[in-house]
Amino acid sequence: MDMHYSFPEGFWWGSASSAPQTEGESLSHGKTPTTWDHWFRLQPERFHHGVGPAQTSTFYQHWKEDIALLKALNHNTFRTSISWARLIPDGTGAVNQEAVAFYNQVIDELLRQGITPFINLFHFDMPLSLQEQGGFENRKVIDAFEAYARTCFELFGDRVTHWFTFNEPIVPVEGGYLYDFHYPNVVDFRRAATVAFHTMLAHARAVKAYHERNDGGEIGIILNLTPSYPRSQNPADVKAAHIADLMFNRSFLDPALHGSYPEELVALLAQYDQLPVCQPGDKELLAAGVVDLLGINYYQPRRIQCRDSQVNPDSPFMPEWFFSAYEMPGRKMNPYRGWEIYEKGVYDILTRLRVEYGNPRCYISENGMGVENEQRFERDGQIQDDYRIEFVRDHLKWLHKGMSEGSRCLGYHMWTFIDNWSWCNAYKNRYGFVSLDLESQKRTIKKSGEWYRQVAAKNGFDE
Ligand code: BGP
Repeated sequence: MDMHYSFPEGFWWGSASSAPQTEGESLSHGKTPTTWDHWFRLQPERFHHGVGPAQTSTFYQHWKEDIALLKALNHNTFRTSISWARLIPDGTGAVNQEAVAFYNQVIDELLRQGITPFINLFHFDMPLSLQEQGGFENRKVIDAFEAYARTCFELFGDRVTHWFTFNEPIVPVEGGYLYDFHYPNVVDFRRAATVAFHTMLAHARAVKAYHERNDGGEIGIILNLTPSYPRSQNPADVKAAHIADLMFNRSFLDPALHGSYPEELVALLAQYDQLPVCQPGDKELLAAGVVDLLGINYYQPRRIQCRDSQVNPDSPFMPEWFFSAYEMPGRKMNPYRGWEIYEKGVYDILTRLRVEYGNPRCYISENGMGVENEQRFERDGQIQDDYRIEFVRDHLKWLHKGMSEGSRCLGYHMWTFIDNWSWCNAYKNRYGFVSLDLESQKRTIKKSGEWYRQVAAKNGFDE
């Protein structure tokens, strides 16, 4: 049967990107190193084909052309981030006027093209000067972040009405302090918990500062939510999935939407002596961090089973003390990234938010599929990425169902609009609606980009 999926008037069609993954010029035009520039200097072999953060998709030069491409894709909204180390090279203090001019141009051009800019303040890119003082382990960095946020609101808040404090704040915690895929490559749960807690305090300071200004816009956070599915209904599996959910979703979702941590999570960490140090006033501050808008990045579910071995009590305390990963037979995979594709996850997230979190205003802020060696799909100069069309369409169908049941989902942003630099994977997997020739920097719209252009124009699709 033919089905028509239509979306409400004003639905946000767009895509997301970030400063560190697109701008390039990472050590020039006044920008100082972030943890990425530093880590690349120390260990270039950790980056796919030795491609580092200086070689990203040259947005610093090609912003105008890239915004024209966003327009060609019929975007009405677009998210990117400001680079803290570019705007305030020492992390605190003096503002780099060239950066101000750059971001002003980008914002003004987006607006001129009828594209609402969504601006995020932090996308994994800690200025090295602040990391050297302990990064988010040091409470002083909370003050620095607040000052940086205030500077951004002051400079750009007359035109930017959609702000986000952090993108996937759990990722630098896991990557940098538990699983060794971000600098500073530490394995220490208590330090991880401290970074997580201080990040949310910094978030709350920025939310509070923004609300006090009464600029008429809104501020949110972007979380990567991974629905946690137990292998079976056996109580041990259910409990394991429940703890994984507490650690990986509710650890940020509850403070962002309720302004407090789940008691169960606090009790669990207290039991193992892993709680960060709290100061008077923290509780009230956290409560002030409730967001106006939640961005949801959804890539993959988290499938969980109970552990079937005892924990080595001498091993470092880890989330995996309580559960193991489960590989569901028959699961659909994106083999290049090693992530399961489970479209219904988007619906499960929206439903949970509606039922358990009071149905907050939200949108899908990232969803996408990274594919290796995409050139093999090129015909007549264009990449025929039918798999990406299918991926987006199938997620949109579940999103649509969530909305039809009452979820307040306001839009869908793809990761990402142009192939960009994916951290340690560099250019291994391509995610864009637009392909990037790394040699010539030539940009070409893929078949999926043509498709998305139509969907946005029609505000829906038929099937
Ligand atoms: C998200 C990040 C993005 C982006 C994306 C794809 O976690 O917010 O920055 O990179 O994932 O993942 P990856 O680049 O690791 O393949």
